[in-house]
Parts: sequence; C-alpha cells; structure tokens
Amino acid sequence: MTKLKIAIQKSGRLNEQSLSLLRECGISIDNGKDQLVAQSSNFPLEVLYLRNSDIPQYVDDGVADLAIIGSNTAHECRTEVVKILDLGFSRCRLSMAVPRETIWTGIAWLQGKRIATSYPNSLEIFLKENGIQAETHVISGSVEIAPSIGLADAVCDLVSSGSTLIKNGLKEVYTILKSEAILVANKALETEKRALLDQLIFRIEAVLAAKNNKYILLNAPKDRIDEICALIPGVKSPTVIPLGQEGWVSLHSVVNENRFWEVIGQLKAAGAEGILVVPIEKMIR
Ligand code: PRT
Repeated sequence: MTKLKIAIQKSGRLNEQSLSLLRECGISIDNGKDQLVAQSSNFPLEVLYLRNSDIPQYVDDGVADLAIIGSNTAHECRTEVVKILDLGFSRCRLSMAVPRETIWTGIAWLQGKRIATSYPNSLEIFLKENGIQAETHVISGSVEIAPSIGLADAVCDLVSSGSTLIKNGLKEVYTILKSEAILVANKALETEKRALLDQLIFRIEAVLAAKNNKYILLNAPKDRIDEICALIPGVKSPTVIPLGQEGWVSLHSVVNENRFWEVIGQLKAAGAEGILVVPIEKMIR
C-alpha cells in the first residue's frame, strides 16, 4: 500500500505542534518514545523524526515526501522543496541585532562589520541584495553572546519574544525575513502520493480554518437584519431563525478571529444582544 512519509522535527520547538496538528486532522500516530520512525494506524502515513536542519535535504532527496519545517529553514537550505501551506505556528523572524548603545544608521551601518549567525545563506542573500560587504562568522548556537565576547559587531539570529536579545545587551534593528511553520513537499511526488497529499491538505485546511474562525450567535431586532448580516456574512449567508418574542430573530454566522473585536462593537451598535461566541472544531468551506 502507498504511504506518505512526513518528516517532523525529532525534538525542539516544532515537534509538539506538528504532532498536535496531525492529531487534530484525526491522524493517530503510534508514538513510542525514542522511535525514529512511527506509523499512523488510521491514515497511510509514516512519520520520520529528524533534526530540523537536516529535513529539507531529506525531502529534496525524496527520503521523505513531506515535512513540517520553519519557512526560515527552507530559505536557508539551498534545496528545491515545494511549499504547500502556511501552518500559522512557530512564528519568528530572522533579524539583525547590535549592541544596545550602537547608533544604528540603517543597513549601511553593516558595511565592513563582523556579523555572527547560524544562518549564513540567508545572511549572504540579504547582504548581497543590499550591496553590503561584511565578514560572516558562522556559529551553531548562542549567537547572541558573540558581540560581548568581541567576536562580532552584530548578530543575525531568530527572534520571537526578543527577550534573549535584551538579556544579552542587544537591540533588534532590522527584520530580514518573517517565518512560520510550513508544510513542504518533494517536487516530484508520484500520482498516488499526490492524491494522499490532497487528502491531508483538505484536513489541514479544515483545521486551520476552524482555528481562524468563531461561530457566533446573537439576537437581533427584525428591522436590523440586513445591517447585521452585512457585518457577519459568514460562509454563504447567516442563518436567521425567528424568536418567540415578536419582532426579534436569532442570527447565526461565522466570524474571522482577526476581525472579531472590531465586529462585536459594530454588532452591538447595530442593536445585537445576547451575543454568544463558540469555538469551531473543523470548518469545511
Ligand atoms: O536541532 P535541530 O536541527 O532539530 O533544531 P534547531 O536548532 O534548528 O531548532 P529549534 O527547535 O531551535 O527551532 C526550530 C524552528 O523553530 C526554527 O527553525 C524556527 O523556524 C522556529 N522558531 C520559532 C525558533 C524560534 N521561534 C526562536 N525563538 N527557533 C529558534 N529560536 C531561538 C533563537 O535562535 C534565539 O536563540 O530562540 C532564541 C530567541 O527567542 P526569544 O523568544 O528570546 O526572542
């Protein structure tokens, strides 16, 4: 039987949320501790647990058909993997940071400087695009200490909360790229695997759409229905159900998480009452 092989980080920041996404897609994985390969009992899927930085090469070589990696890793590794979907977790950015007391005058400040990084390819692309000649020092970990030990004038590193930079007396001065977890695939999947991938994409999209939307129920005066429906048009159109009380209806719809607070204010102003907001488990458009 044809199976898809998906590579997931063995341990680290991406591991837990990658597995939890598969679980939310209804895929059970026999997850024996310290296993390098695990099987799904209810979907033709094999999980390969690998180091994050090795994953793009395995996908490029076809050892794995798919993978979940940070988009920064895809950018850093010079491989030809195909991005399938943004997954919306493990958000971070690759940034330039300099000692706090530095008077940063813009990218040109980097001219002739020493920059420490674990991401030399991404840094090289950035420097080239901006016509900067600088000396790159490749360090595999704790890049943030490089300026304080006199190894570099600046660092190019991943930042999420920014607290590591602050603790090390650095300030973030320029974002080179933004990153989040993505699903990638080998560029030449055979037809049967492509069909399995389509099934997986369908499930992931349903999970992501549910996370990004809320089910909303409210009571509205009958004469304000059009105004309120225009605020929460939903997937096709809202459901309108008459209430026992004359002149009122109950209105059900779906609202995007990003617009939620803005819309609630507008709904109240339009006369909506008794607003209930409920999470959605899966959403298929
Ligand atoms: O060993 P292996 O190759 O498997 O792992 P790795 O060292 O590449 O991975 P890991 O687990 O550190 O990171 C995996 C992925 O998580 C990265 O490729 C990013 O896509 C994503 N990610 C998200 C991050 C961060 N946020 C992050 N903050 N990766 C690293 N960091 C580090 C950063 O390097 C710095 O040391 O966290 C520190 C900064 O964090 P803040 O919160 O203090 O700003």
